[in-house]
Amino acid sequence: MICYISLGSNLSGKLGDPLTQLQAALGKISNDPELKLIKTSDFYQSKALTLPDTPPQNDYINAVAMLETALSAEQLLCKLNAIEASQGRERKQQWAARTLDLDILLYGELQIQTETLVIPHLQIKYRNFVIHPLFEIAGAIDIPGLGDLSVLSEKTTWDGLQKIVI
Ligand code: ROI
Repeated sequence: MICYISLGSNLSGKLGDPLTQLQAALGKISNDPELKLIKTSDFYQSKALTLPDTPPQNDYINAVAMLETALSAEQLLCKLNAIEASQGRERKQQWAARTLDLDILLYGELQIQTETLVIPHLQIKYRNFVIHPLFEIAGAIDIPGLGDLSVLSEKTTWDGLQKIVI
């Protein structure tokens, strides 16, 4: 199955700064015999999206990757959670700063809703730091329930978002 995942970090961890965290996670993905890393987007710096009346957070580094895997969505989630854990991710609050966040955005064209997984990821349409990197590597795909990604991308601002040059 072709899948898209998002990567995000706004805290330094034992491996280094947010960019290093994302690069390390991509390294683990590309070395995993059960995952084939097909494409990665550029890295983007983005202002933290936070809940109202919560303290400001550091900017995030975000990216999106395209994978191919024979794993189920649940198995893929387990693997991504293990990579997060290996890089010191602590799950405190849902909207807290984090060393590494890996989410499944799309799993083929399937729509999945279980207790642990909602695919396509519900927040895609509200998050320019997901839409623009996803459009960069996926182009005009149809997102089940959300429609044509190129339309979504045209409607979405770049506020607080910029590609970073490495
Ligand atoms: N804000 C940005 N800019 N990027 C993220 O990856 C991100 N992840 C989160 C919350 C806290 C919602 N804010 C974010 O989980």
